[in-house]
Amino acid sequence: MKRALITGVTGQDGRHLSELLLSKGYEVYGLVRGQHNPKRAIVEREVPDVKIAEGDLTDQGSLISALQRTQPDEIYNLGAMSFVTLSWQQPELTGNVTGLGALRMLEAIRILQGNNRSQNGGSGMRFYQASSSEMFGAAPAPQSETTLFHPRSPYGVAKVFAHHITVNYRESYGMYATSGILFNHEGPRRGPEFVTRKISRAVARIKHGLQDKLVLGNLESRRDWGYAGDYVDAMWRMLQQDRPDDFVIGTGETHSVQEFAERAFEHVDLNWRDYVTTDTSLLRPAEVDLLRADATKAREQLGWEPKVRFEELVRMMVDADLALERQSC
Ligand code: NAP
Ligand code: F7E
Repeated sequence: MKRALITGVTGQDGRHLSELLLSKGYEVYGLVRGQHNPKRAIVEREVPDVKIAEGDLTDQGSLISALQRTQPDEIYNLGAMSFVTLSWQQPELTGNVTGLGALRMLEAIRILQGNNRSQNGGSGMRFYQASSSEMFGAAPAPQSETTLFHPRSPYGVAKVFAHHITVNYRESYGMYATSGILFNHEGPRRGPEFVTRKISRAVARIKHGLQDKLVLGNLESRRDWGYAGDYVDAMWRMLQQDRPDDFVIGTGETHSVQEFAERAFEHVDLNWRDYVTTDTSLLRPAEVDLLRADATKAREQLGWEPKVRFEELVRMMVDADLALERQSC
């Protein structure tokens, strides 16, 4: 039986990936930080077969101990301070967790395995780094594995460091270290601070009479939004390749924040214009205007394609929030 360790198991992707790996027969360990982490109970409820391993990406020793205890074949580094807006308010913490956290996990693997160039031997631990389309930032669309990075936030900069250090450990030590450059992916498990979930939750609350307006920032920015359930399958496929590599994952479609809001309100027979207002305090110091993936390499080499498209994603999120909010009525 294969063993996997997932950092960020309490997050959106961590829970989707846990379900996927358990369904494939893996023994799954999830790294959880903190003394009384309220998200731990969510993991225990939604994916009870995940075994919890204590640890924090800012604590090198805890990562070494977690690897020693769990002896994983595959490590998925999904842990991060992942909210772009907060990264301007807490840039140092973002660099520490999102950037240096990846380095610490790579170091933990290197220390435990030694410099035995295990990349192709099959016996070493395989490492997946959760890289992000935020690394592209202001780079022209469509963005692929060969597009130059131009990050626009402390979060994007931290992810660029994590990405390059992953490639560097692959090249320096022959480690099996792969980086998945994933474009935005969403779903009912998305945190409420992100715009898609903020919209779907507000639409559901407005429909149930629990809220009367929705305040947003930049309506013009465009994202390549896919479904998280599809994207964790791409992560797993990457670690089944003979050699480590980098892959862009996205749908190839791009839509504005306004379009997302339009579709979400339409789904419950409301007009977005009657409810949405904007507030300049929600604008970012530097924006990423346009993201659209060129995921040709993933399609050709991993056989990966997104199953859920934009319209279905919007409906799925609004329906899930309608059901959730109904319980509060
Ligand atoms: P998420 O829901 O925000 O989850 C982030 C996870 O990181 C949480 O489990 C969080 O744990 C954990 N974490 C935070 N600080 C930590 C620390 N010091 N030590 C250990 N764990 C820590 O993020 P997501 O949407 O699932 O994304 C997963 C990964 O993919 C992240 O690295 C994100 O940056 C990256 N990514 C996401 C997208 C996307 O569109 N979703 C796209 C590209 C890349 P707590 O619950 O304890 O806070
Ligand atoms: O913003 C605009 C905002 O916070 C999307 C993370 O998972 O994906 C995510 O980062 C867009 C931006 O996601 C509001 O200005 C307008 O242009 O949902 P978001 P993000 O910044 O794209 C990448 C790939 C990651 O790696 C990250 O970890 O929406 N926007 N009004 C708003 N955004 C928010 N959050 N709230 C608003 O009210």
